[in-house]
Amino acid sequence: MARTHTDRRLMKHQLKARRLRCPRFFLQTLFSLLAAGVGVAAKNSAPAASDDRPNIIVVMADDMGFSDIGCYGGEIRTPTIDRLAEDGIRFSQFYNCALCGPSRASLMTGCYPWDVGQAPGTGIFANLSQNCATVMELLKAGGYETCAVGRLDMVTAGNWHAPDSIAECADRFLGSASGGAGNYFKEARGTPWFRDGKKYDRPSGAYSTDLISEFVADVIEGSAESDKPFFIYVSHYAPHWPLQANDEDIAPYRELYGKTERTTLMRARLKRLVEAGLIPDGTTLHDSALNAKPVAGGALAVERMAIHAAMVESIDRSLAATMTALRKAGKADNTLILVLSDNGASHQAGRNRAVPAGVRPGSMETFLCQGPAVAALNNTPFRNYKVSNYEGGIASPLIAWWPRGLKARGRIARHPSHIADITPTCLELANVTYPSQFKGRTLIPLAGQSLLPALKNTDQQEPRVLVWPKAVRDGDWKLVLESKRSPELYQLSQDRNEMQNVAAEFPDRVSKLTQIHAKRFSRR
Ligand SMILES: [Ca+2]
Repeated sequence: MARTHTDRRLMKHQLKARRLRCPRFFLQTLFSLLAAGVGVAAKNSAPAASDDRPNIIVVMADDMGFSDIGCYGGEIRTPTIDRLAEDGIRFSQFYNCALCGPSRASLMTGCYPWDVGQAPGTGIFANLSQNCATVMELLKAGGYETCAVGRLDMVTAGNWHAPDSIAECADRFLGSASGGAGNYFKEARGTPWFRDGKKYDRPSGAYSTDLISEFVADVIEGSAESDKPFFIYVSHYAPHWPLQANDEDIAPYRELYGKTERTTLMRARLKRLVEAGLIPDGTTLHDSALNAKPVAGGALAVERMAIHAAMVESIDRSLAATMTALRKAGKADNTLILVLSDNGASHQAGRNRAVPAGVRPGSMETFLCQGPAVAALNNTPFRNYKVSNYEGGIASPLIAWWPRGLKARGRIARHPSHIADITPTCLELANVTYPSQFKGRTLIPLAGQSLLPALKNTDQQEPRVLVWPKAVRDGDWKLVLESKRSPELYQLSQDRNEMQNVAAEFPDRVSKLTQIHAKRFSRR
């Protein structure tokens, strides 16, 4: 991607001319490319001249709730994501790892976070351990052009805080390498941005999400004349606190939320989720969510909801710019887009600050958090929030869109799936074999499974076991270990919202799940 269009045109021309002169040249080139693959081998003759492997764009929101976007029941305007869902697939039981660091570790490596350096109690901004490789490293070695934008956490198993190290796995990148959202309108202390290896001075007042959008569009435009497929990781800051957005984006929501009770909004979200078939009929809301308390400074309750909504809408606007760029570049047909969130909505309010007199809430001078009341709306219908291993912490939307590749579009995929599945999905689509050794590192096996059967509508898969630090799911059954007193057991097809603890009725099942958890979860 660092090469100019003219360079690429010249190289293509030279390659074509030499191929015409010597047909064997191309095979020799192919062999040398494969030999240079640093432990990554394409299964077939993948890097051929007509490389029709799909482009992949992973769009991840930070702290977005399960039902924030329109196609998952939300009243927030997300027309672009909704159109992708109509023409793509929605997953009703997709899970993340409940927290920024662990989810990013799992997304990038295809492994469980505690196996690659993200155990509970370790810093969520730590480097990955040296027993894994990231999807960006593997796809780059497999012939993809790679790009990462926004939060650059864990894009490499090297030091992801160092721009030089990121440059080894990302042909193009823009964003911060220190974790966290910082300030949406200016560089915050300790969160410098980098662009393609160099320090990047953010234009004063420019909104983070818009900077991300412009960069992604630029990268896609630059890919128009490349034969190589691309992988773009769009790692949004929004809607993670601090709650900050442009006032014109907040205004319509201020009006809506000013005249509608939060609990009315929650009931409307649940109704739409059930009608869409994303949540079982009969699901009811928790009293704990209906009665969740606003952050101290309750007068700002409406403003908090409105700013959060504006931030979610900014992600949709960003995706609209991406779609325009894809169509202009003629790349839309063979591009897989995945949209997800790294954890459930955040109740955290420890960093919340009072709004100074005369200052607009949501401006760069304010630092507000969502808090439990707003998070309960965002996570409708689930109980609990970010960090928790109840569904409110770990359930996320996942939308997949890929005109050329998806079968039976517009449907809902119901098989339980996990953020660790994204790396194996990308590798299978890229025809790249997960290696046992990579750049001198010995890799642990993948925990995730490719989602390709679900994308191709052939998901007759075995019951799935999924593990979290305080939960384990085996098929339809989930054991939750959040309580120190005793494990809780839920049958999710009947009780997705974890209302009826049936542990006392099924002691053998509790015992079996406890054993699976003890075997698979470790604080290494
Ligand atoms: Ca997060």
